Amino acid sequence: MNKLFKVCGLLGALLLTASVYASDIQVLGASSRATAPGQDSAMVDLTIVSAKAAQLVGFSSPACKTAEMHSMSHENGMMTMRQVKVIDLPAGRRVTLGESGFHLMLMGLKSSLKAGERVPLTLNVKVGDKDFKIDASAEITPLVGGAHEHMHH
Ligand SMILES: [Cu+2]
Repeated sequence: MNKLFKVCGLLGALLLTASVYASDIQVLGASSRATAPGQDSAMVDLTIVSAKAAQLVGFSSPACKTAEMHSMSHENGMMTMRQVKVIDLPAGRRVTLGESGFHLMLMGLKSSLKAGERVPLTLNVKVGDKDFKIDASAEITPLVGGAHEHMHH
């Protein structure tokens, strides 16, 4: 009996100390399109892979006044967006934020985004009760014709 308790205690301790590192969370292919004149918000596409189940709980960027996470859905033929507080990152699965489903928005851009530049981003990721700040940067790609226009609010 005593021995069994000891084994359980040891397992518990192992689970508790199973460490999580920032390197367990990868950000791939972050990009945003150059802004058109007068455009003051931009959408960022990126892929996140977290080795452990995690949650994206926000992000920030020095390039904008407000950084928001949005969900996008089609209702009655209308595209609607809602701000979300949490985006789930299932363990080991690629989560692509982009033109469908969830996306990141830079709102109130301080200056226009020019092709070839990079925009620094810091993603706030929660793994269990630990918070991580993951630095990434989005590559600004040229604003080309024919691209799907992201109408916003
Ligand atoms: Cu949006």
